[in-house]
Amino acid sequence: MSLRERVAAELERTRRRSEILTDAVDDADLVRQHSPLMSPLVWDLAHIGNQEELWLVRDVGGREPVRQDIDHLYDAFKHARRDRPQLPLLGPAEARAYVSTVRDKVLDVVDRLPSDPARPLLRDGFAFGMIVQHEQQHDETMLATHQLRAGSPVLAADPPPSAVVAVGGEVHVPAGPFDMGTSTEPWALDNERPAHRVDVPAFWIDAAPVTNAQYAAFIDAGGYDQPRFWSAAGWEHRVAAGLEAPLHWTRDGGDWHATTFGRTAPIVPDAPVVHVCFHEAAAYAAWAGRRLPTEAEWEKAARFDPATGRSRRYPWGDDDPTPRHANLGQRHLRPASVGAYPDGASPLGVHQLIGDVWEWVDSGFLPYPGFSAFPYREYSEVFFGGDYKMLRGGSFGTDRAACRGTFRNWDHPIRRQIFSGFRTASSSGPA
Ligand code: AVJ
Ligand code: FE
Repeated sequence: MSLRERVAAELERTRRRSEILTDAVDDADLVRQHSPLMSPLVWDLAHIGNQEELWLVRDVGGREPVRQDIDHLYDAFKHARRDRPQLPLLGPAEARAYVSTVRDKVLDVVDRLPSDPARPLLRDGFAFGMIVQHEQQHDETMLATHQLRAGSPVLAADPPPSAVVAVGGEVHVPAGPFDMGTSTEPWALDNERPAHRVDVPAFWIDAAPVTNAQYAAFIDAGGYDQPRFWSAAGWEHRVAAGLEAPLHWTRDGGDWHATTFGRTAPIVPDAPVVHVCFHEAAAYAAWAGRRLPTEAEWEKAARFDPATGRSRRYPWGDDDPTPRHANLGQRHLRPASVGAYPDGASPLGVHQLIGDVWEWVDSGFLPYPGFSAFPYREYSEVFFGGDYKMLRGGSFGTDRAACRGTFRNWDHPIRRQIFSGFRTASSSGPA
């Protein structure tokens, strides 16, 4: 496939996903705010179109603006999510017409696939890859909005695959340097660059994410009642927000249930826990006598190949993800049981690093040495040093275009409407 064909196919595949998420609900539901943490779905839709217009129609294509008058409405820095429903937004029909007008112009730009060696934005189709990833990121955000939505279920998907191997315990990662980040991945975003060597002391990491059953044992042991497992900020939030269990969990007699896209069912004991905030993840780890991995530890566990000393694109190698490797792309609407993806394991035997749940790691959002903002400061740079913790690996809601061994995500440590879980680590190994 030529680059031009690939770009067109990725744009098309991505738009189908946006359509599923926005056509699944009626117009009243599209304009409604389902949570103050989230935008109305119709805002995400037009924002997707507006970013595409800014970068691909105007900048790359050099064409006349389609709707310059609405830029300010869809600038994420001008209006907080909670205020967006009050804005004079495009309605559902207008938003759909807008994104399709923009897309027609973009496909015309793709046909001429501009390439100018003097413009890094055009190298390997980067600008197009960036906009594909942007739309996919908002598709995951829209999926999180669906999860917060009340009412009868509107999304359906096949259940994830079952466990086919037993996975448990922890894996030893030997001390030594590895290459973190990338300078060669064509569509990697600015914060993943450049590749740089990081020396990581030996550590142990869970072979799989922490499961619902493991997390329920922490709850049953009184983990939410004992400040000694929580950081000061974590305990303060635990009390103020009244946290007692992951978001969307309810107790029915002695048994935990979780509500997933409008359907309530018993928790799956051997599937990764999802919808916990950083503070809950850190408290679980402290209760278990462990800690969360750092971002460098997570990436070394995911990418380092001890046989060659090089860092892979993904745990399983350099090939793009397929359904055999990882639970990505909204094919299944929940995490798969631990042991469901033996073909996705890393050389050291760490499983399900990619897909299933975003994994909280104990690192703030900082630039790599040699970072330079590209192509705009508001993607990463303005967030550096803020009150954020990193998340790695992607979830069942993340598309393969927006997920790599090097991909970096971040959020506030109190957030848990995202598809977030974790695994633990330690410096001393099994007790
Ligand atoms: C990288 C997921 C934190 O959704 O806020 C979307 C991605 N940036 N539009 C976010 C993003 C601009 C970003 N995260
Ligand atoms: Fe955005």
